[in-house]
Amino acid sequence: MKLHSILAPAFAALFLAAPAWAAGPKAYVGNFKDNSVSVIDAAALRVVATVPVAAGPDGIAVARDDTQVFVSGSSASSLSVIDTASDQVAATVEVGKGPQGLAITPDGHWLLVAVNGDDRVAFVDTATRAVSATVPVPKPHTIAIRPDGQKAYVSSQAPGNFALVVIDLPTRAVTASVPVEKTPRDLEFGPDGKALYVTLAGVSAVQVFDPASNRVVAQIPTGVSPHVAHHFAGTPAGVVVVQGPGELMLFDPATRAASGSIAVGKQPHWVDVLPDRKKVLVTNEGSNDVSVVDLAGGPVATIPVGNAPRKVAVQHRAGTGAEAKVSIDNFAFAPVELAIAVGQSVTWTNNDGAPHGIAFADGAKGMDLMLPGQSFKRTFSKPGAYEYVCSVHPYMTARVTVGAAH
Ligand SMILES: [Cu+2]
Repeated sequence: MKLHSILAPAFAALFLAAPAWAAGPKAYVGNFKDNSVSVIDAAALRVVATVPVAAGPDGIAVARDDTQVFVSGSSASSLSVIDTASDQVAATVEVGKGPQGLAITPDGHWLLVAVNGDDRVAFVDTATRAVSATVPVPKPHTIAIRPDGQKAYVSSQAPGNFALVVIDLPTRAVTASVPVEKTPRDLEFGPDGKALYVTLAGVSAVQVFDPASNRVVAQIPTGVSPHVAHHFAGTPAGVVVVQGPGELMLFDPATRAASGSIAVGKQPHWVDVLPDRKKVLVTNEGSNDVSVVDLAGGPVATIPVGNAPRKVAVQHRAGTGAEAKVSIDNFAFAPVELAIAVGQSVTWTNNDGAPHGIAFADGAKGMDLMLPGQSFKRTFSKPGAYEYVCSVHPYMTARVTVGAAH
């Protein structure tokens, strides 16, 4: 028996003892060969529901407000929309043949769908669930949206014409097609939008693109078959899911050097971060489970799911008590999205080495200059979505969503 299977029950017992308000966010895992989604309580570390969805679930995205989850049925022509209150499919949206990767704009308004079989990217309004536009892209596979919401990069897998296709989002026009040598697998932006991490089939290194020049500026060597590389906002290390050795490799986003590796399950596929920014979930397509990995190197827990789990997406909401906390670290707010109830307060603390600030879109008083170690607190008495930015670095965007009291 593997060590992590022994540790899993101990973990579960620890978290089950926590008060009800600490119940964690839910994670949604698409089981490719079961045509289902496993819903995981990320605090209790167990599956709480299994939801039948359109055939071949391959892309998953959680709405910015956490109320719905979009799942692309790559062997079908539709998206299944899961209502997170009931964890049942609330709608099926026809989008065209073989939808694969999904991405949601930072403002939460648009879901971009890589409609692979129809050679286009569809724009779905997340509120009405209607397809309102499409942009031609040959064999689109995965999509990354720059944190400023201005550009989408799409991996395009047309044989002989492998490329990263750039869509200008305000005009919905293709503005560039950047050739790559091998089949592009995935692409993800770092939190400041200045690095795009790209994986290519058959290349044992992550390609670091500079989106300003659309050139490769560095390569990060990995084990065989890196599938996805990510640097999640508010986390010190970047992560690479490496399929061959079954590991999560860590790297330093500044030096672009490997800084460690943590063993996960067989043929790991995808990764998403929990709102605490300390742990990530990795799906293991070959061992039908999900690894819960502590980025600081703590024990790995394992959660059995369905057959061939591929994509995973975690709700943005952290478990919150009367007071929620946001840390400013690595030029990012963490968590970048926080959901609280009416009457709760949020305390921001600058844990970074640089000065930052808080400027609210609703005009409420923020803090122009927050030096390292300083804090700021605001109590939210009305429901709504409260956007804010760093007053020093306006590209640092984040949001507090205040829901009705419960
Ligand atoms: Cu700042």
